[in-house]
Amino acid sequence: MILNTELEYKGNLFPSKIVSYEKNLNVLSFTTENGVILEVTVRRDSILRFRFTTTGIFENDFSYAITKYASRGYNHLEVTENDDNYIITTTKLICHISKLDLRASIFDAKDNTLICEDELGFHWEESYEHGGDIVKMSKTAQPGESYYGLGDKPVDNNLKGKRFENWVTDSYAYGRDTDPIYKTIPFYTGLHNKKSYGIFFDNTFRSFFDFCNERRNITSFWAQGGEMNYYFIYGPKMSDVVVNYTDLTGKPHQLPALWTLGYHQCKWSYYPESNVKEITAKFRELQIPCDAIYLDIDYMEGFRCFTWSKEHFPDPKRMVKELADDGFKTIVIIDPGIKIDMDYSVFKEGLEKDYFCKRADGPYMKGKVWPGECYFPDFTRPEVREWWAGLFKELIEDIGVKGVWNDMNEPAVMDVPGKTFPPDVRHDYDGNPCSHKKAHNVYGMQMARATYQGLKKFAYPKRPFVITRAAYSGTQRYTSSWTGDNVATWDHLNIANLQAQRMCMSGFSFIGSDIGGFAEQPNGELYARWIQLGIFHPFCRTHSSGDHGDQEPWAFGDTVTNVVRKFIEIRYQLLPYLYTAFWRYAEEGIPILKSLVLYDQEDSQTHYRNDEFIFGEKILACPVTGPNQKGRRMYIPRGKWYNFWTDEIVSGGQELWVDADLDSMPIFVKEGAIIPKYPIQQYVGEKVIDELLLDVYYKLGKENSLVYEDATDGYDYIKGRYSLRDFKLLGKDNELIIQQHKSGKFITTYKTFKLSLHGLPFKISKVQVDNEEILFEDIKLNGDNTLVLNKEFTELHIMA
Ligand code: MIG
Repeated sequence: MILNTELEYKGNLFPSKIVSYEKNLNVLSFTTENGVILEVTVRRDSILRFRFTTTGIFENDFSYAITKYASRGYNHLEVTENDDNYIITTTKLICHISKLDLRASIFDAKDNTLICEDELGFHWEESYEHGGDIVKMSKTAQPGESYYGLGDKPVDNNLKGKRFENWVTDSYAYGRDTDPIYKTIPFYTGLHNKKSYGIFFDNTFRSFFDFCNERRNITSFWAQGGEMNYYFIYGPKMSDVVVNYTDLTGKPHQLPALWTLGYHQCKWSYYPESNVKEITAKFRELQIPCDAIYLDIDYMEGFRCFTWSKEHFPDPKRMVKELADDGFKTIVIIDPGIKIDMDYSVFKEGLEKDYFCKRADGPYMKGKVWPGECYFPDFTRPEVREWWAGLFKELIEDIGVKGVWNDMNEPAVMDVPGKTFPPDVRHDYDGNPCSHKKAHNVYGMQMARATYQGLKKFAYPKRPFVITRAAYSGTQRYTSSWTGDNVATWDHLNIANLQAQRMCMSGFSFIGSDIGGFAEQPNGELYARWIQLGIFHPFCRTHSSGDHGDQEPWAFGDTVTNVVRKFIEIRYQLLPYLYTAFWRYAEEGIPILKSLVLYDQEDSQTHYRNDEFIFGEKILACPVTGPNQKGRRMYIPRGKWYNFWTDEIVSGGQELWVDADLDSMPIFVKEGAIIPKYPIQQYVGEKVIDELLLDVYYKLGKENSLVYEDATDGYDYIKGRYSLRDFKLLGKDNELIIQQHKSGKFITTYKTFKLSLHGLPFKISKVQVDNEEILFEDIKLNGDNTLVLNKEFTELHIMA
């Protein structure tokens, strides 16, 4: 026991009064009498960065999360002072910094609403045991404030009243409220008085967030080391907060190939080759669309990464090609642990080049994973990432594998209490040497990044596809992700729904769950209901552990098979719609799924909703989340919506009962929407698209819809070879007008649109295209309100 009073002294320390202030362009520094420096950087009119040091000197400013492509610049910046405060004013914000103690209060510049206010503000505790500070921040919660975000937390959308920890953790069979799990995304949004802001705490140490849990009106966050370093992002629209957070931490570096948005089938494990072939053949036989087939750890030779089991996969190149000829892309798993084996070239090379992580005192970081005892590459070192990327040459370029699945990259280690590296392990951290305490949360991200670099290089001129389990903020730039080892229960269907929505509002839209559950076995009903949810998730894959029985679409009898087929077919029909949503995400950072609060924050009914979400811009979906249901109650957001199945129009702003037997689910389309559809294909590219179906939902008034298309793979779209159609719909009592504005140089294979008109309140007597009247035979107008016309039109009038 330490009895020395100085060392025994632990407790909160606070900044004292400001003694000097300096302005260097957009960087404002405030120094206190007790040597604390606050640096406020005005990144944009709506984004302020706060950074504190207690030592009088800042560490090297380095972040894995912030992208170099982030927008910068502001329209206005002015700093004034009064007796009590320094006052920073931009066009969007007014920020007071208290001269007494550095506490900040931030107001909306338009109407002076208080948006976010420090309670204790920045304070810290000396960490005598580990060195450095435990850095803390507390803020006052505003009346009626709600909180959202934080990545993959398996809890209800609204985080109010809860406390969370961020420490990337392998969490087999986690449950509701398990915390922490696989991802660390220290970003949340607050919402009160109809205004929303966000906080991104860019600190990779183990961190904590408390949303009015410890104290009813206080929200706080802290980390076990590093700097108090956070970004304040103002909306007031929550969707703008998310867009700006995503701009800061990055959008996907390119669009995914269209096939990656198809259906994927996975299992731990499909082997040997004959088993893989049986599975893929069955998909084609039963005509259930599928684009990707996965090989889990058993494809390797003794779990050695970058090898193939000679016994089970004697000729991988031939197999991969045969699968490709049948429309299947092969995706293989790659883990971080490299088996200690002097006869294994990857191990030998890593050892010779000194690429493996070491303990503080010199020995290698040795840990047991699937291959037995392993060493682990230090992916936080640029040379190691480059080496790792190079290892994919044979797999991708030569064998023809189309995607790589990174697992166990928390990093997970077996048979040790912490389930990961001990804290003393050393990392390069891109030239900022540190211990595992700082590097842990980014280890998986940097592995996925290195994998991505390999795929980007060797898949060229095709686009890379990576999927990762562990992630830190910014990982969305490189890879897709899944929610890890869930369980085949109804509650987990709910959790999958929440996690996908939460990831989308945390800047990471390319996300899905193991459909049906990884652990244990679903019954047919649960599997069918989960597929219904899964087709609305950006990443759509069935995966399960082999110990728990079969989990293919046909494993539960014909009734379920037919339901599953029907919904996967809907996914394939909606591919151009989903691809457009993805393009908006990659281009502008707009999340692909929108929780109702993100969609309509002004309607307070949305603040506690969990089940309903908007898929893309125009489709409202809500899974059925329990057994034996013939339908469910759900909240319809404000506006008018068409029932997807019946075209019945409902008015939102209320809860409704919606019928949904096992072969159905609640799906609605926003009035005025134009939804593009492709024909059903067994895999992307099976058919040449010779007509684009446009489902047009009549509205009295205006609505815009976009359709983005390109070559579905490759990089030509970056050079302008894309096709973007901007449709403006205007409905009147006796007329429907659709204007089309087309941009981009890509020429789609189809020449015509087939318009299917929903809810048209009049009988058509005249159709005009670009000011010329058209004969009904020419547009094949028929009784069910479909008409076919040349895709080049700019203005269409459909008249009573
Ligand atoms: O220790 O590779 O989450 O998807 O099938 C288990 C085997 C390792 C965990 C992954 C799961 C995968 C499994 N892996």
